[in-house]
Amino acid sequence: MMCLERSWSISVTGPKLLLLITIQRTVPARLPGRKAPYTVTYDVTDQNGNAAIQVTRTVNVVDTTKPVITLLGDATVTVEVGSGYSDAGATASDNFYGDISASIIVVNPVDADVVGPYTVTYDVTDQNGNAAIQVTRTVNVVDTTKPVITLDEYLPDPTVNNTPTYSGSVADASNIVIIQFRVNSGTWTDATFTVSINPTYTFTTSILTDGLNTIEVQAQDQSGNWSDLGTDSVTVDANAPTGSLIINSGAASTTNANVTLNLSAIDIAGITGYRVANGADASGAAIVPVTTGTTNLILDVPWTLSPGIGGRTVAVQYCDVVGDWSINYTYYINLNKPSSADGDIISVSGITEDSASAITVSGLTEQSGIIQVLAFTGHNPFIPISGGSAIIAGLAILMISIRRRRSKNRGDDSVQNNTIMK
Ligand SMILES: [Ca+2]
Ligand SMILES: [Ca+2]
Ligand SMILES: [Ca+2]
Ligand SMILES: [Ca+2]
Repeated sequence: MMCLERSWSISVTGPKLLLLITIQRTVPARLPGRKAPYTVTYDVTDQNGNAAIQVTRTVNVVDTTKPVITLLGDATVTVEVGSGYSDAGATASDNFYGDISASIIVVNPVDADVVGPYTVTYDVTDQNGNAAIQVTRTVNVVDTTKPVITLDEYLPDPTVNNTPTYSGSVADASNIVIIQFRVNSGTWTDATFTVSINPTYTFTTSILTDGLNTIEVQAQDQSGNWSDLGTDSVTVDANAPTGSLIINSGAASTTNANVTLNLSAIDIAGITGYRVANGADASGAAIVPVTTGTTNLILDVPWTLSPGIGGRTVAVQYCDVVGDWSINYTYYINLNKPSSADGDIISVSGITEDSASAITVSGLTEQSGIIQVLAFTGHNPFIPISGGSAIIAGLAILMISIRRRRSKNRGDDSVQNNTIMK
């Protein structure tokens, strides 16, 4: 119990007596002001019973001293947005009531999820109504962390879609204010999104060229921090391959059904295979794979023409990386009857002219597939030769021509000429 003790002395003077009366009064100071003012009274009576006129003193016990607030921690604090904020508080001391920290009124408007400066105030008043001088703390919620942007990979890759629509998201503790994309390091273009923290976004590219395209995105938060780039590469292939087919380097005919196909095709995204068939349509043939990604295919491959003789058409189609097939490219070649002796059309050991101008063809060997052998004397018609020899009575014979007729078509004839000059 704290008490405030005061002593007062008064002097009383009388004719016969001098009395010094001391009156001590204890004035409680615990609750200054509540019981104040206090009145101290002074009374005295002389020995003859004469009481003095009472004297009084008014004592006002007051408290006019303000409490003092002391800030704990720094007066200015910086915190990263999204990381939370815990105020360090303050203490308060009063001249009479001592530690009145529990009475401090703290106004803390800090939203650690929103960038900005904030002021935290601390106030306290003692029980006698003395308000402390307000103490404040400045809290700066800042964003120094760059956003993290994610670009979802476009699938399928490769694709026939040359205007792909992309989507993605951005992670950041504060508002994202810019999201942009670009194609192949071109101009940055805004994506579609709502300003917010952790937004999603979408965009559709301009028309992409066939081939490999690189898509990049970036985002900026409200504090000006740019993200690193998000990237996706996508191969666009909106066009079928183009190509050609040649047989035996462009030969019009052949006597060998085993030929060489000279394949050629281009595709900006890459050729993955081809298919070949005898006839005008290769669509039913099995695919023959080639090295994936070949953009300029030049390839010679063996092929066997349809059996028999006559005109032959071969078709080829090329396939690209997205499975697009080209049109049929065809080539027409005459397949002539191959001889049994590596291309010798016929064997004739001798052609002689006798004294009567008759021609003897001897040693004629008819070979497999030969339909007809004819001799030409310069006069129509051709004279059939059979049995390996013929005596042709002629006049002025200039030439004998032995034809091997492969088929019923005259165009399929092969000719061996033997000329005799007279
Ligand atoms: Ca006080
Ligand atoms: Ca940020
Ligand atoms: Ca990709
Ligand atoms: Ca293509």
